Amino acid sequence: MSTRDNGGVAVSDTKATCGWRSIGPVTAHRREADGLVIECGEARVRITPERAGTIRVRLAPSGVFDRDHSWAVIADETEAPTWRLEEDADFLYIITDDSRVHVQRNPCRVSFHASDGALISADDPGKGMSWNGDEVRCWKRLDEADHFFGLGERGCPLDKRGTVLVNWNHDAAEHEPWTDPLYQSHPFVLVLNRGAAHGLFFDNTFRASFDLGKTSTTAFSFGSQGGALNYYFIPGPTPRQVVARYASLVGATPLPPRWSLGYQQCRWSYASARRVRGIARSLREHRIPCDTIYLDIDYMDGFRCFTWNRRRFASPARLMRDLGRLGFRVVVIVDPGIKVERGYSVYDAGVRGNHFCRDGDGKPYVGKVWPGETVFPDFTRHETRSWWGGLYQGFLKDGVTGFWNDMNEPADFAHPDGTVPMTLRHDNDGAPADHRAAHNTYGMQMARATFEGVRRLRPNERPFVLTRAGYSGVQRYAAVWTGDNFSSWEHLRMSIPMLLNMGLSGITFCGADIGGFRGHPSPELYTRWLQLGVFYPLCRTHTCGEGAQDGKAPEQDPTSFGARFTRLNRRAIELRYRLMPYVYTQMRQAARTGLPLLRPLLLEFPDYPEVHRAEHEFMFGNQLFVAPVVREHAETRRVRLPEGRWYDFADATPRRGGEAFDLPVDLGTIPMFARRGAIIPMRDVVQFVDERPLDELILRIFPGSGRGSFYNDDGISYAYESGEFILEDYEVSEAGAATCFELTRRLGSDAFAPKSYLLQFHGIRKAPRSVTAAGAALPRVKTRRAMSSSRESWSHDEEAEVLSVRLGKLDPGRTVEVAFRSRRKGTAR
Ligand code: MIG
Repeated sequence: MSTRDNGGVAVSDTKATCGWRSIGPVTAHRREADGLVIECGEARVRITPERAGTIRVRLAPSGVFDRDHSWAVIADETEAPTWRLEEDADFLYIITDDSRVHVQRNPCRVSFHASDGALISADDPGKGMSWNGDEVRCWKRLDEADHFFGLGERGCPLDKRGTVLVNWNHDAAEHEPWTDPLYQSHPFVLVLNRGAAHGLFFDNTFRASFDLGKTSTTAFSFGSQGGALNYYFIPGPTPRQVVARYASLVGATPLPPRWSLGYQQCRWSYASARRVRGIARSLREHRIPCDTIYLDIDYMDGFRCFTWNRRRFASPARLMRDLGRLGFRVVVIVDPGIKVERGYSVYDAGVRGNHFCRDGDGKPYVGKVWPGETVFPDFTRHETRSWWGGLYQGFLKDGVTGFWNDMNEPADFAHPDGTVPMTLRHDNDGAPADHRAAHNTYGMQMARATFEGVRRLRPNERPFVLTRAGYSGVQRYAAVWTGDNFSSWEHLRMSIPMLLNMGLSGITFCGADIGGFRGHPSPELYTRWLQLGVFYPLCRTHTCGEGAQDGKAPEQDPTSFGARFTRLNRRAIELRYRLMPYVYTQMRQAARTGLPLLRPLLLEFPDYPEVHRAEHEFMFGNQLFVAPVVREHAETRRVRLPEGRWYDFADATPRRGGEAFDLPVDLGTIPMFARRGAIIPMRDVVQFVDERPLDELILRIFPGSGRGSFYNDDGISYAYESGEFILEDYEVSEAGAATCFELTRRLGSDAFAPKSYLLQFHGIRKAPRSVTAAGAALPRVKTRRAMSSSRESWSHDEEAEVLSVRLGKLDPGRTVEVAFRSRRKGTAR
């Protein structure tokens, strides 16, 4: 099989063979409380304008709708939109405030339109909604300008047009760039057509597939091997609206604890307390900022979950305390497979509580994972989730701060296809079903059990959970990493479109293993990967050292490639820490709006199609463009910025968007550009995020007019939900021979406001005539170093072309005005 094949795709994933029935003519219709019910012979279709900007379509071939239950969709507090029904001889029309649904009567075909009637998406005239036994499928018209994004965790390329993608969570241990499926299932697609976007979310947990113009040039389709044809249409038209609506449907990534946004160091395994202390000490000695160290499966006693190997970890609590003093948090791995062994408390309690999945014959199913014979908790059962959540108490007592859920597809070594038998029974939230229905949600429900359990046990702290498997909505409970990648340039590149599409699919908090999991990177590859990885929302090095004997395998951390590379690696990680106020602010916005931190260009520039398929460039938040170096021995990096004016982040060199240019690079270069008028909140370097409070906020300000924001809170608790935070909005404007900077809004509590500000106006060639704050002139001092933090003043660095202004308190209305001698005012244009 060539690596370009869709390894996991079965014939029935795509082909409509004999036995398929397409829905026929409308025979009756009636308005019900929640929508329009349409009869087509025996079959029923229900179309519901459920919430603003979202229309739901359900099909019941037999006429009886399934239980209305979703693992993905969250409750909506807003009122259901009002709508009216119109009809004529050929069509029924559902008309809402922001869109229209047209239902053709013969045969029944559904199309979605903008309020002005313009067509957005239509059923394929030939097939439309169809079924074949348990299988269901919906064919939609394919336009030659349609491009497809989203669909969660996938290999190359960014635009999925021309592929068939399968949803079936899979332990894809040896995956390559075209392997599909991988570990997660997100049946959400964003369709982009000449800058206009709409979304389709097929909420079905069975093995499903999207055929995005591979087997037909006139139709694309989605369908599954069981469950209901049940999907949501999201009209857009901007990609941001689609992403935001989808996130409000399935839930956004909540604000994580700040420490989890720092650098994380992992390995399979740091397999003894001595090894863990060793890596911790080494990172601090080399002054590599780091917040988190992970313990992989070898910390356990014989791979028994929730135990410690006391030979290698004599006193976990003492280890956690000592690491805590150095500013480290510890995350431990927990797998779902429980060792079958009487006397092992987790096994015994699980048997007593009826927590393990049974096979079709009614006996607990025994598979094989790390501990040998294992049973699998039924995470689709409420009681089992709450039992499992409670098991984390011991870890919390020991001082462990976060949890890593692996192998939760679930992986089972006992079967050639890598997972448990389809005959396995699941509670399925009170509607018992076999594994075909539960497979894709198993991992998500494990992450949920973990998140909810830890939250219950430690109600004042935001849990940190990392999961490998998931289904739509998993982001409500856990961050996601992309599994067992490989140490190659190709895998480095692959991680970018993969994470960008995950971001569109609601998974804001995601990352790939920096340096590659399998194999060993060259020093250059590791450094380049780290220079990219500091922009992964989840910034973690991980590698496979072959278990407990990993003494033999080379180290993979920022200090393990020699002094020269350690220096480069330190600089990359320091950039992440300097940007932490920006990162945290963007994560807060992501939690509110669903717009991810790591963004494909199409999200910000829908009207600039030249960059829609850019795979190796991205936006970091809404202000920064990054074009990481992704090729070995690169001496230049070709960059094409989106339209508009841009400034090199390092030295404010102006760049015109729309034109490609070759940027000279050396091993330390991280090509990064700021938008015109960008205001980036930053701070001094710390060795871990909360080493020192953020007393002085640095605002890096680029030429032009624009805005920025800064969010801050205690970084760990839920107090921000009751006002314990600060949110500041800033504005910079260029007018005539002056540049004005203003804090336009402050919300929340002063306790989290900076004590002072350092405004750094970049690209200022000549010293200004004056700098005033609320009309009062500030004194000029010679150099930035001479500026004291207690006195307001300014200085100009001619070589760096930076004007620094230090201010005490900023208040709304206290405008800072920088006046130049002439209109040209010496700014870089
Ligand atoms: O069968 O726990 O993807 O990150 O280090 C391998 C050992 C099991 C797979 C995970 C990887 C982890 C490893 N795990």
